[in-house]
Amino acid sequence: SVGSCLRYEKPESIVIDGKSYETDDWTNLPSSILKLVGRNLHLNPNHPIGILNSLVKKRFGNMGYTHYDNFKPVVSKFENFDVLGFPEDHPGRSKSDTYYINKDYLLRTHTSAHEYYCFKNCETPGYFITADVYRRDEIDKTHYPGFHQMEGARIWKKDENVIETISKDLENLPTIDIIVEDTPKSYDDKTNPKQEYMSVEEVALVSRHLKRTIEILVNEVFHLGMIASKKNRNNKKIEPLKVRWVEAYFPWTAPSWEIEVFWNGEWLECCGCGLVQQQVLINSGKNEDTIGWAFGIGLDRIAMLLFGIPDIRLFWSEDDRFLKQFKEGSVNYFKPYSKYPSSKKDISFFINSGKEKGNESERGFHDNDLYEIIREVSQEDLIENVNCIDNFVHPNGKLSKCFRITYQSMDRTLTNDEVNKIHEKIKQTLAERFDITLR
Ligand code: FA5
Ligand code: MG
Repeated sequence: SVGSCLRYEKPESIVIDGKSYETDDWTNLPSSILKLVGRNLHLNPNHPIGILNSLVKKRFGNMGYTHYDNFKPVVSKFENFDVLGFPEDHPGRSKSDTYYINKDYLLRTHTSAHEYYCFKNCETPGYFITADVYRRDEIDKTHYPGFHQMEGARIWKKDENVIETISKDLENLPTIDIIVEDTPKSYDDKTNPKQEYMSVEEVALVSRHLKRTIEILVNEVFHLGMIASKKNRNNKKIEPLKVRWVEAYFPWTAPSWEIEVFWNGEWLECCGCGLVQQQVLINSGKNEDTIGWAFGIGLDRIAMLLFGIPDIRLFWSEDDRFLKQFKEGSVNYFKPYSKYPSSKKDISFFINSGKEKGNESERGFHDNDLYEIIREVSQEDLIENVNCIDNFVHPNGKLSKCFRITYQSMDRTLTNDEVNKIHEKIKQTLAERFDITLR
């Protein structure tokens, strides 16, 4: 399995939010990630993520949704994957993608991990959730292992009045000035089928309600972003936002879509959604005659655009020059303070095991394993970027890899000595934990 030659020295137990979890073979949660847990950036009213959260909360405040933003980040494997119908072999379940505390518990990888709880317990027909989520991922300006999502959901009882009820709810949604390009039909038998238990008319209405709700959300947020960006460029003209819908797939919704927003000349994917699978609703204690939608939107990349923030790591900065720039209720452009110099260093090695294997992951080393070591060794976010610049199978059958690491601090100039020490420690840790030979 992936990381089979990993010799990760883990503690006997890990304490999160006052609860102690025994570690086991599945544990892969490093201290560098654990220290992000509990920062609650989305609850800080003067932080870009918190400002974005408040804006949406305010927009939907009088529309009858319950807004949860206090859910703890540790969830069960059942809540994050099983109940949502993730297939056993879905890559999201693997140790190379997800931070496991042990075989049963993990850091949620998405806010959908709370659908089970919310469908079971929420007393209003709809809810919103905002929370920090965690994924083992690459390192660059738009990927960070901790980020934020907002989830929304809405259900109806499928009784004899259902068509009338949803139609009325649809009429009551506020109208907005937005350009929607080529909205696909509400479902497609072949590529994006509806569920058996829904009528054609029901799918059309519920998906219309879902799409309109998301359009209202992104319009609100991006409109403020437009004002901020025009102010930034001394240009007053504001045009309506342009969006489009594309078909998507999620195990727990059908049909499913993603919305893309046209921003600075590019289509930006920002939110997945769909009509909730009947089985998920039933699993969560709902009557089988329940119909509804759910969506999940990533907040960090949107906040980067709206606030003109060039690097996703900045959200986690504790530097006053960052934090002092943002105030409750206001979307304003980030004024960069001097960037500190960067230095690049390479790390090259052979992977010794799995010579006969073609598949990289079967060799017992995954790129994410290196990223993890880097984050662990370099505790203060001193790395801007890691690039795999070379990857080839040597005639001796061993896989050879070379990574280029760009060292740069958000907060100060790094000394040569300090960078060398970190780089050596990364090499040493890599060599200790994996069956590799440094070159
Ligand atoms: C989801 O996480 C689903 N839970 C969304 C959903 C909810 C679908 C309910 C249907 C019903 P996805 O993995 O695509 O989907 O992530 C959603 C958004 O999170 C993305 O569009 C993106 O904006 C953001 N995102 C994903 N990975 C990262 C990352 N590493 N850093 C920052 N943002 C990310
Ligand atoms: Mg996606």
